[in-house]
Amino acid sequence: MMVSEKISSEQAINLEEKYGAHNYHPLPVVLSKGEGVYVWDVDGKKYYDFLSAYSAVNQGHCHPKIINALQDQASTLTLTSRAFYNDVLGKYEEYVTNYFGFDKVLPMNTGAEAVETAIKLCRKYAYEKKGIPENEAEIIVCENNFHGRTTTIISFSNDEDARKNFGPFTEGFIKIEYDNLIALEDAFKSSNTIAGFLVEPIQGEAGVYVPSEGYLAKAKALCEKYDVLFIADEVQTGVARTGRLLATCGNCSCPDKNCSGTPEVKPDILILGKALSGGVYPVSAVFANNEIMEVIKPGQHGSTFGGNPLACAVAIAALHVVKDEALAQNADRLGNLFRSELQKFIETNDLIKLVRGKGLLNAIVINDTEDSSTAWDLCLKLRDNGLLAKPTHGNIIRFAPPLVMNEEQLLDCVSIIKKTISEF
Ligand code: IF1
Repeated sequence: MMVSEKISSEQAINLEEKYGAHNYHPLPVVLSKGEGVYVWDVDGKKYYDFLSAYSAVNQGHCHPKIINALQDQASTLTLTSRAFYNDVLGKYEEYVTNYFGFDKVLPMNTGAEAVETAIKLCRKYAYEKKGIPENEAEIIVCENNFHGRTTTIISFSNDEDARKNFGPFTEGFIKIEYDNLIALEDAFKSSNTIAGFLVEPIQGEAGVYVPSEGYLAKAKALCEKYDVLFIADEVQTGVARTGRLLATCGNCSCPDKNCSGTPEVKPDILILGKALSGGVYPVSAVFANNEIMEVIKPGQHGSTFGGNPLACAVAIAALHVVKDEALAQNADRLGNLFRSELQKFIETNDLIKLVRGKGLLNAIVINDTEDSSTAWDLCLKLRDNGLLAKPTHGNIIRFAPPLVMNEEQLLDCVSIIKKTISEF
């Protein structure tokens, strides 16, 4: 069957059912086109995309500047491997390291690969620069974390669905409660082989948990006090999603579109993915300064596609869009509007317990049990009313539209959400 051949929703779903692994349970809608904040299904019905492929499509679907960069590079040189140099990688490395304020970048493809890279970098630094005995490094992680789905990463997950029957697991991780500085300092005091603290600035998959004001800054200060690397996983929160270039930018409001991105809470290791490419191509990256990055020597880490010319060209274009269209500022403004509008509505409706989030990474908590189907059923109704979203855990629905949304579109989405909940 040719890709261009039109198929019905039912045909598409049946093909995936028959020939694809059943590792997802998608909302029953079959998409065939995306543009900006909109997607269309195979029958031509138009929807607002309120998931943005889990914050990968921050720049909007098929942004012309990113697609042009993709097309130009795709017809020139797509992949050399790192066995040879090429004329794009160095330009990309210079651009993104200045953009996010670090000496060096290690380019990878998926978020999980970047998280794995950060773990290896942190451990190697601990052995070779801090003198922690080899194979004894420990990394602190948080309960209810989500950092990807590789075997090492699920080793420190507490989500049974992500772990069950995938063992044996990787050692060297200590779990503590999220947003708990006492637990963090106690962990640091409990062992002299702690190498790093890996944390999401906002726990996305857990249900968009925004930590207390100052948590990240104080956690970073504790890392400095105990000589532990602060590792920020901004795969989902990064690239303007939370109303700042990075969620670790804290309250330093971007003075202009060209802020250097030097975060208020500067991670020792920064992990980015998803929207680094605007959702056009798998691009992830690990940033660190020379003192840390130099522990990686030739032949010690890599990936066939890591830093390929096509990825680099796409990512440069995608990051230009973020600044040229002031997406962080837009996410900040529209995020405040979204939460204030929903908060007013929640006070009149007992189906929704609360709304929370930062920038355009938000969620509502349904007033029902975790194992209820209410969130799912609500998402089916939202779909019927022209808005696509999906529950995270049980009774929580994540709302994360592309950051190119304008106020009129946002208010239209708010009225769809209110209407759907009121009719539910
Ligand atoms: C799925 C979740 C979100 C991430 C953070 C690393 C990664 C992710 C903070 C790994 C990826 C994706 C994975 C995707 C759905 C989505 C997700 F629901 F799984 F948890 F966003 F919340 N760090 N998150 O959020 O990046 O390897 O996927 O490129 O697995 O279904 P990846």
